[in-house]
Amino acid sequence: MKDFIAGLPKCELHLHIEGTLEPELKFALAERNGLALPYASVEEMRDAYSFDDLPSFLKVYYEGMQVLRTEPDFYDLAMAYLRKAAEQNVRYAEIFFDPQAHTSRGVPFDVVIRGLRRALIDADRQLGVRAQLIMCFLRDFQAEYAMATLLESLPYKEWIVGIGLDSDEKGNPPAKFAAVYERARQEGYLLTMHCDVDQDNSIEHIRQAIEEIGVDRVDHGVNILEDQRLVDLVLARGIGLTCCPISNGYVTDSMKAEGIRKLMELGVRVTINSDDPAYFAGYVAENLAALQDELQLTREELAQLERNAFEITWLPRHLKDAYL
Ligand code: ES4
Ligand code: ZN
Repeated sequence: MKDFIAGLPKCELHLHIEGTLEPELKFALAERNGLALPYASVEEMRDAYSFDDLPSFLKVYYEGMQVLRTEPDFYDLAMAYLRKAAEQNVRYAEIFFDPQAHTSRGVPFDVVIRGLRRALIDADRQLGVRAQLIMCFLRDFQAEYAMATLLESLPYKEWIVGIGLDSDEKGNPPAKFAAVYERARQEGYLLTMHCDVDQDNSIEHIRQAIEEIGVDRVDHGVNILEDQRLVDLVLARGIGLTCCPISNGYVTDSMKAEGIRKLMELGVRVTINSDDPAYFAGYVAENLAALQDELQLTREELAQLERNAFEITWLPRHLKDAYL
């Protein structure tokens, strides 16, 4: 089964590029930028990756990305991920980036996006992996800052396929960003957002995302299972869910494998992704393997998960069909 998973053509739709920063590259970038790290070795750094919920993870995640300063840093980060993706037979990826996590500490938007964009072009040519960028706003910052970031992105619109919303969900409902999402839609961006697993108001947040904001996808979203009306809505609109089993195991009590099985049985377009693989110890192949271990999925079911993913990509129909 490991070989089958390895050989399966894959699609990754929920991947934070800053969450792919492996300790080895973190050390290399710190050195290049003349920065000191509070760890003596890669092992010591990995040992400090202890989290059991979303806030404790986010603290380590934002701390870690401070070594990213220059255009080549963002290029190297994305290229390292895309090499890993190519090794795992990922043919296509939609990659989240968090511009505000960088602009808020003085790194210009232009530096971030140029580095990422250059890597995407090189990976397409050199590795045969196609990818697009999704710009995420940090939901624990003010909506006005998200709007300013949206406006700052407009000169680069051709390089960004859509927008997302991530970071700490507690007290930061989708409705807070209604105006940002409305403007993004007018500008031609496609729309997704995180509705993280087992949040205080998961059901209400998912309802707002779908009914009030009108998102095209939901990131995570497993909690729709607690409300038949949401299941019906997702099925009726063909909305895809980007689930991340190993990540779920880190920020909640389990991988939510049974929930993912149930979603598959209901015919929801559920997909399997890696979220922050450098922190959650697993790229997309490891996520598929972990889920397979738990659910004894058949080859056909694993292939269906990847077909779901290619089907809900934000590619034009003819390019989608080439993968299906
Ligand atoms: C994230 Cl797991 C998760 N949840 C919310 N925001 C995030 N940003 C990066 N990983
Ligand atoms: Zn995520």
